[in-house]
Amino acid sequence: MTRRFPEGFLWGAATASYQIEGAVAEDGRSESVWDRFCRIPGRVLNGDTGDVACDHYHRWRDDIRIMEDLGLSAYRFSVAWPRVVPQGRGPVNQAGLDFYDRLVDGLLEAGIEPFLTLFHWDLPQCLEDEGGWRVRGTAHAFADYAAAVESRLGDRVRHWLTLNEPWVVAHLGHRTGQHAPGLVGSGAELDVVHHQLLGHGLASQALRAGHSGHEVGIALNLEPRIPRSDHPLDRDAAALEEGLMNRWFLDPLFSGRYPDDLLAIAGWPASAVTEGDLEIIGRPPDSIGLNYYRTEVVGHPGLRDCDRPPPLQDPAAEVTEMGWPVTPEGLGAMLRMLEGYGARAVYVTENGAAYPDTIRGGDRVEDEDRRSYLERHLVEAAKAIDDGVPLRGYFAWTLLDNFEWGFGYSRRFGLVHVDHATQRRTPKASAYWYRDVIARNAV
Ligand code: IFM
Repeated sequence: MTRRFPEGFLWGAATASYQIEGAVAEDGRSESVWDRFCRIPGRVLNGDTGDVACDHYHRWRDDIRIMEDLGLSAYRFSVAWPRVVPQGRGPVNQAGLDFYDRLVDGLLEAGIEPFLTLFHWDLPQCLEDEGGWRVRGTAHAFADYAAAVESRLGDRVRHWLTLNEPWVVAHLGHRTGQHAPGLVGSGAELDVVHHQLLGHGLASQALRAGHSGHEVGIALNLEPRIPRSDHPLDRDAAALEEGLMNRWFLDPLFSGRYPDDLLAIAGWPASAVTEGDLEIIGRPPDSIGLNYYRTEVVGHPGLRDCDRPPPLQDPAAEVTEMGWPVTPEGLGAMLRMLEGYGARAVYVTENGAAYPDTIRGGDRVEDEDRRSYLERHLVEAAKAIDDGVPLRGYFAWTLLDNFEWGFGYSRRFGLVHVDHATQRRTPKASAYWYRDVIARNAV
């Protein structure tokens, strides 16, 4: 069955600065937390770094040409804070902004709408040295940085996303240590979330004070959590995890309060919140970016399998190379949840999968599993639109095979294959399929 998307629906691909740009020491860029993290032995697979990545800093014109060939109508990228404000706060480095200025002009000339994310994890290391997102000062520095970017690009960029996936920075960066800054069990996760959300609120104010007509949003990774069985302990465990992942962000953003039931369980002191913070955070965003990859099954850790009723779902039924379950219906569930919060405009700002692609020689890269993954998720997106979700666009993650954080270059999410030794770009079969979807505005 063919499902058509509404007229004007935006079709895009997303990327992030540290994952593709390279050129980490050019034109005044300072060290980011990821530059530092990559140099700690054992933290990133194979000792990979973002030093060169996809060399997009130098090859951006070619990359725009690829986007044009695919027929993209939108492109989501992030700005590297250490390029623009190398000392984290204070003087603005116009040479760093020049790069994004040229990129934005190039996109607009190609008829591609820029979606700009201000923070996709590459915090200036000098701010981390002062406490990073564990301290309030970083939220204020972020707002100043946002204002600097807006004052240079706000005449041409209309779509702004403040933060990308603040849950990841808090949880993987400050609890499990799998991401920069690599802190294990710091106990600071909820402070880190709060300061990022405060940064979002302050930066939103700064953006709205600039040129008129901006759509200001935030990109969240939201995921359903399914209980492993019908046992009440499994149900409670899943509800708690889902709450901490989804409601902990959406409640303050849409209604200016953290969820009372979760506050009690999390044991987070209300004193971490200064008067007025929640009003700043709780002015509802103009748009919400949903980064969706998977639904997880959660069981209560104290419950033995033999004490549980039969599983509700087989968690290992189909997984990507990341080991993530393929669960398209979860995308529909999260889109409907956002509608329930009263979101005015929603974008799927990331959705995609890593698979070991087959190179058939010449210019053929076969990735039927990725094509099928994308197709099944797009069907769910279309159904959600039919149900009234104000979904305005979809961004595949990602344009180019790139630096996949702790996995280095070993995981390929791209629509376009990148030979990391030569930087040769080759669109995969899924890219040609996506081009057809875009051309037909239907899946
Ligand atoms: O590569 C990341 C991206 O930076 C943020 N969202 C998830 C992607 C896949 O892991």
